[in-house]
Amino acid sequence: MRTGFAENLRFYFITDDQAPGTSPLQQAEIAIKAGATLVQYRNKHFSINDIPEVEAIRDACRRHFVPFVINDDVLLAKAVAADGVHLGQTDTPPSVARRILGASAIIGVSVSTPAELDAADLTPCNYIGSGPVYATGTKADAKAVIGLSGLGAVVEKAPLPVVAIGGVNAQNVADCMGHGAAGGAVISGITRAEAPAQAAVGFARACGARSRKFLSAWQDEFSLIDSLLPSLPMDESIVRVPPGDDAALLNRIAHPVATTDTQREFVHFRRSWQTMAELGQKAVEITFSDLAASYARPQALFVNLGIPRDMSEESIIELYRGIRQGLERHSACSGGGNISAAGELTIDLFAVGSGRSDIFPLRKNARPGDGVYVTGPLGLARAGLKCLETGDEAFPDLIHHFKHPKARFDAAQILAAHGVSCVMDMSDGLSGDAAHIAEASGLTIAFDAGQMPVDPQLARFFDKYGFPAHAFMFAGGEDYELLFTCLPEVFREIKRHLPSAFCVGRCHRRQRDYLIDLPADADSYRHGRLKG
Ligand code: TZP
Ligand code: MG
Repeated sequence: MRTGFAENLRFYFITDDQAPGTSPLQQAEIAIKAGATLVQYRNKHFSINDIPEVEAIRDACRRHFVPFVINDDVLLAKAVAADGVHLGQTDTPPSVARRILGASAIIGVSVSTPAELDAADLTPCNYIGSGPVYATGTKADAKAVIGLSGLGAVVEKAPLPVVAIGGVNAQNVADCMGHGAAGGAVISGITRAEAPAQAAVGFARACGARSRKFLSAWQDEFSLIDSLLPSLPMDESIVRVPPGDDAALLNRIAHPVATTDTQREFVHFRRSWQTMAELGQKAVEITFSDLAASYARPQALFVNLGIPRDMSEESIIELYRGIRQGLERHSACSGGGNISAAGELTIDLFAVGSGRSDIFPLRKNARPGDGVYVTGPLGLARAGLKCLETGDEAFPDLIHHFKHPKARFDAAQILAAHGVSCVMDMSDGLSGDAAHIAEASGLTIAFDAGQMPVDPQLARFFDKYGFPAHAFMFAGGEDYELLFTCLPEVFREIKRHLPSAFCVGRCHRRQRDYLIDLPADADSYRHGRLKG
């Protein structure tokens, strides 16, 4: 049993495709706002045309960290990458659902009586739905009403948390919980109420769920910044007058290096792909990656957020938590920031670092005869993105690379120690990034794809999807490794300290093209820019 899973059952909302006046998506939004702790998509007239709505409900749930499960249909749950499934007695057996959906899926099963409980295979399950506790018109084939005593009998024998279902509403959910249920599963009590939003708030109150606060409900945007900014690390040795005034006063930095980066929803990420904390951390790493490529140490970060009105305060706090973790990882501090409402989530970061006095690497410093090298594997993040898009959980390492890029300060230190003077960080994929160096240095880079190692997990991914060998390695993007050039004998030394580094090609005097010897399949996948 998942620890604390019972808490997800407190306000268990189930969508109703037959409700007058509200769509399942509107219902889910109402329930989430009121404080639903789990949403189940139930549609006995489901057709393939409903998939976009199912995905929209899934995304609304993910934005607010609400688990999302599908009624009955394991394959639909798999197809939309839902968090799990709820199964009736005659649906797919739980053990099969577990095999299809994987170890982390939520699996619930309906059990009406102690006899059904004895017969059920509960080992793969996380929770039990028990009812109908009260008479209901919502389920055509509902079993006999079990009443509070029947519910109590199931709870007493159940090795898993139980959610009460069937005619449960704001008036009786507390009674169900008094008989041992972890919460109430509700359909018509909300969807068929005269005022569903009010009914949802009433249900939340009755079962003790906390409502979610949305940006539109904030008293004012300044109060939120006031409460969030102090959660980021401060350091008076870097920022002498901390955020709070019109501008921050920084202490003198001998060789200040500044950079900025934007992460925009639908262009760089979708909220449903990662937690807000992961997103915050990633934004910091990406911005600091430019400092790593400039041999600078991060000092202060300015955070400018554009927040959509449907985002809850909890989500913004989570985002800040991720930013804080990113800053702590690099011993950097906050210089201040701003929050405003926006159509889509936008994270604008501006970073100040302290550079070296002796060397500032430039893209124009490559010379004919230099080898071209990278500090680590390529294409993993782009493949991880593909896994997230398709809901494929078989490649956790690839997904990890997409979600958790790391600014390579460790590698930068080794390159600087060996006097490497041509470095850039890789955000657009090898061919795009190498073209910047070739162009700036006025030379041609010849690739040697045969020498490039393919990460074993990436190789398995290519096999599974039938992708050519170099898909994502040349045109992947978001690797955030460092691309650099130096003489081969210098690289031999570097390799001793940085075993993950490898050669991707060589610099030659300028020929007609900046890039030559690209493998035929190099461009088979362009950088994964998302459609708007
Ligand atoms: N399973 C047992 S009763 C029921 C289901 C799906 C219907 C619950 O709907 P309502 O409208 O909350 O009574
Ligand atoms: Mg069912």
